[in-house]
Amino acid sequence: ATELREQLMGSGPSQLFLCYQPQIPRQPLGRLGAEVLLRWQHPELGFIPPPEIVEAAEENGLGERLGAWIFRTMSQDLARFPLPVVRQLDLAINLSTSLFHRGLPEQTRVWLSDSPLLPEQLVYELTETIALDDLGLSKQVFAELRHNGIRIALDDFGTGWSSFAYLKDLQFDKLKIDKSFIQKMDSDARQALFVQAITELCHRLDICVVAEGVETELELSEVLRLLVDEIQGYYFARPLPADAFCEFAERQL
Ligand code: G
Ligand code: G
Ligand code: MN
Ligand code: NA
Repeated sequence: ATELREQLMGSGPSQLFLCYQPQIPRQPLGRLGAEVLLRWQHPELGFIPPPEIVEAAEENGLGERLGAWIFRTMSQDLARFPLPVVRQLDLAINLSTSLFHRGLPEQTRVWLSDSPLLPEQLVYELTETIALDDLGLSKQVFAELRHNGIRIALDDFGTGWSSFAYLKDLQFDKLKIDKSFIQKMDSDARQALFVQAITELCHRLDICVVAEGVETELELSEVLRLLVDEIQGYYFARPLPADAFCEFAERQL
């Protein structure tokens, strides 16, 4: 926790950095997205899995600091990108539990004020456990964020309860179908039916569908056939350090 605090305060050499994994639009002229993913390369412990970093932050009251660090680091990364690249990007940030509260819309305004990113370029990814803890609160926070132009994605759909009630009660802009679903599609024909049904329902609700964990040509052709809107997975790119991601994005321009 002490080391994490030091890293977040920016004292000492930075072992903490961000990677960006492309989210490719199915439409050739669609906007390029990226999920922002935390990385910690520790000199003795090696690679620390991001859920452990997030948990350590949450348990030690460093959730807000981590959020601020993510926005600050993302802004510094974007400042090195050519402006046309920055303008064509949408960036998705994973929200941890402690960041989702009544003050989030105002907090986000503050974070964005120091960033080249417009609210319309920002997506928050939430898991259902975070979104559904307090439905009334979630509705209010969602409405305010969306009013400000920020989009909200339901992450990891297909892992937890994946109840349709979430889609009914809360207004999401995107739904991310979990990789466990995508990766079983070729061995289990029924999986494709689920992906198809979820995608059709989402489209009727005006929700954009992202397929996560697309690794093979076969998986890609399946999700394209099923009319998924965006594709994220090793087939196109792994999570990339900022400069490598910038080169990737420039090739897409
Ligand atoms: O890329 P990957 O192995 O890194 O991510 C593992 C898990 O860690 C994913 O579930 C992802 O949502 C989570 N994660 C990665 N970066 C962040 C982050 O910045 N904040 C939060 N809350 N979760 C993150
Ligand atoms: O937030 P979420 O749990 O959705 O985090 C995305 C996770 O999925 C990250 O850990 C990321 O590295 C991982 N991931 C992204 N694309 C692929 C893929 O094609 N295959 C596998 N196995 N993991 C992926
Ligand atoms: Mn995610
Ligand atoms: Na996910």
